[in-house]
Amino acid sequence: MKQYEIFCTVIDNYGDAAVSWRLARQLANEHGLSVRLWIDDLTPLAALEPDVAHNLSAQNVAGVDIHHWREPIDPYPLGDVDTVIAAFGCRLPEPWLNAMAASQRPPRWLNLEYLSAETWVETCHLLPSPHPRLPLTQRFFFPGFTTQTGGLLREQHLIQERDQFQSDPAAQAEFWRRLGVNAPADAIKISLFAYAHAPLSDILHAWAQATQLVCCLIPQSPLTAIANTLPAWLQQKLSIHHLPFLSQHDYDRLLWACDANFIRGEDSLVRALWAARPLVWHIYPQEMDAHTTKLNAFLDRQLQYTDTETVRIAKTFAKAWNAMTPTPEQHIAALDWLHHLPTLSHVQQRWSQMLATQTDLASNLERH
Ligand code: TRH
Repeated sequence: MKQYEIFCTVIDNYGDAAVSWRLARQLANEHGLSVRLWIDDLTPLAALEPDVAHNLSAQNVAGVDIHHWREPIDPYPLGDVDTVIAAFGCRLPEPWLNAMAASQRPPRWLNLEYLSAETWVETCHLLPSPHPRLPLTQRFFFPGFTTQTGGLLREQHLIQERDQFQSDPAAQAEFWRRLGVNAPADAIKISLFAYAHAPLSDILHAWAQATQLVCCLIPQSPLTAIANTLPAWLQQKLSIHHLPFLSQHDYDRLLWACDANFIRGEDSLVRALWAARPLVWHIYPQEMDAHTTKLNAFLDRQLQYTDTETVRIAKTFAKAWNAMTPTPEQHIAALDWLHHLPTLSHVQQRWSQMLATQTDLASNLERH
């Protein structure tokens, strides 16, 4: 059995742990690999996967050997290691690098990069980068939206499970019951997950003026505290439901059950894509405004086969949600977007369908 080692340092939030864990699980369960995940903070992983204990130095969950990565790391015999993956450019432990360099057959070394829809990703995918000192070469592995990139994480049976869930009202009713949500039947259900600078209050005030009833589902996040400060009349008018931080398994079902999803970062963006419902992305802010270019590249891809008016509405609202436009415009954008949901739903369905025909990231990674 081939041995894979995945190294992950948690910078902040959930994204680093979420992507590394998803990839590890998929490689172990769908590709028959022996996978060790080295992660320096188990707390976010335990929140995403309740079977993970946050205080164990080693444990096996869902077929993955999870190790709490604390330096100095025990040296492992590298003889059987086929591939070493450094998630998001994390620095591998020095003894590992030395052992890899000394090995008769050094393992393949991949640097799993952040997701971006920008076109340069295609030219950089799989580019080699020699180590400055050791006789080792790492390759950049870029996730992405086209077949010239490493693709997107997607479990083998995900689409089938989603279709089953979305066409099964009883399963959805049971899910809502389990979460303690009793949403009015005619309400538009919107899940909201974003960073603290999202203009939540402004957008909710706008939706309160809509003719349709909006029901907001807010899993534990910085939005929770903001929503708690909203006036009581608004909370009732909109039917706001606070949820705990869900397991990844349940979070997928939340996205599948809602009519639209607001997501952030990387991994929840991909999960919302697979939900095939309209999505609004709150991008992780970067220095020098690099995230604006990244957001625009994503919007261009998301809306590439769409009519001009829908493009205008979707882009304007995405920028409003990312706090890139003044408040009065945000109000109009929020209402326009809400009224345009049926069209946006078709747009997202078509794109998700198209993306699901491409090879998934774990399979691409195994193949190269
Ligand atoms: O948590 P994030 O903001 O992570 C970010 C991004 O990955 C960003 O690119 C990176 O640079 C930064 O971390 C360090 O957003 P992301 O990537 O969507 O990860 C959230 C994960 O949490 C995702 O797997 C979905 C999951 N989730 C749940 O399982 N339950 C929940 O209730 C919620 C709200 C999310």
